[in-house]
Amino acid sequence: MKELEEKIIQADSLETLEKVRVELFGKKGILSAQFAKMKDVPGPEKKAFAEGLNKNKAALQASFDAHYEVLKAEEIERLLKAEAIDVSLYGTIAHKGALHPVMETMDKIIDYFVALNFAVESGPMVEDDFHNFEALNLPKYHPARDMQDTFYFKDGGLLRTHTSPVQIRTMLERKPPIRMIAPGTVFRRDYDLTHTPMFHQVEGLVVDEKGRVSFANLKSILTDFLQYMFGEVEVRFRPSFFPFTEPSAEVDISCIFCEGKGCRVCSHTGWLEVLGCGIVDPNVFKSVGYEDVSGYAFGLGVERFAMLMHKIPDLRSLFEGDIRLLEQFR
Ligand code: 2NL
Repeated sequence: MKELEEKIIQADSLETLEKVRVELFGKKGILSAQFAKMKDVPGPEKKAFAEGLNKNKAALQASFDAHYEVLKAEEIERLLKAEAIDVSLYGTIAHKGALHPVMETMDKIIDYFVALNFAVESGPMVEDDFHNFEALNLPKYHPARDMQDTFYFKDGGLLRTHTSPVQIRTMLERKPPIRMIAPGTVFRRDYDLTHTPMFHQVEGLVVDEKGRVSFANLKSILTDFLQYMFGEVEVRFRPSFFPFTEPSAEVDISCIFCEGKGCRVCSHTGWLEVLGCGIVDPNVFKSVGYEDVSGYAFGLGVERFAMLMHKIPDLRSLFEGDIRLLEQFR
């Protein structure tokens, strides 16, 4: 009896204690063996023998239960220590992303025109000569088609140099009236402070029956748009030239850095050029089979808008993939 109790108390882990439990209380255990001896005990002594065994068993069970509690408590204590987390340790820094300033600017531009019922259209970035140039009144050997500006594929395909092919595709698919913008990625062989080979444009196009679309409409919508983007700026239209519009204009806002007084950003002119526009050239309508219509169109570079709105000095920093750039725009 003393020996058996020792076995229990000597167990120094739950595992050993479990082995002792099987050894003592198991079906083939020591106690079972003792109870089996009952059959050899003479009748009159059976009762006392059984009572003795039961008393022993109860006592052993009590020691077992008590020792189990002690070992269990120790085990929990050990696990708590081993699994404790030191919350004062430094973690690895997880950088949070943010919407890219170019996309944020693009969204803001799109919001303006969607509110005025313009449809938002898109098309392929890999284009062909017809949709990117020919249909836009850019004849063969026009300087804008030069190898220096355009990325060509060996099979004659090219990366679109503006989003105008989207307007061409839309006009080929649908009848006027058209009221759309084409936001998207475009490509040109250019790389310096203010040019990257991949950049983004939003172009707009409105076409309706002849006489229903005027330069005055274009001036009014673009003036309102630029004041929505840049606040209380002055807007001026300067005569210019594009192959796909006639007449054409470039649009300036009063410099947002010096309020028109003249500074380095505006080259001391007081003005910043922000977009190009005009009345759609009849040759463009001819190439998509439109007759007796008039329309206006405009185009802008999203990166230039983002640079001006956020005062970003080097355009290339937008595309280096450095997460710290985004963290500045959270
Ligand atoms: C600029 C100038 C412009 C257009 C784009 C256009 C498209 C069609 C027909 C006529 Cl389908 N015009 N687009 C017109 C004028 C200017 O963009 O400086 N963009 C950055």
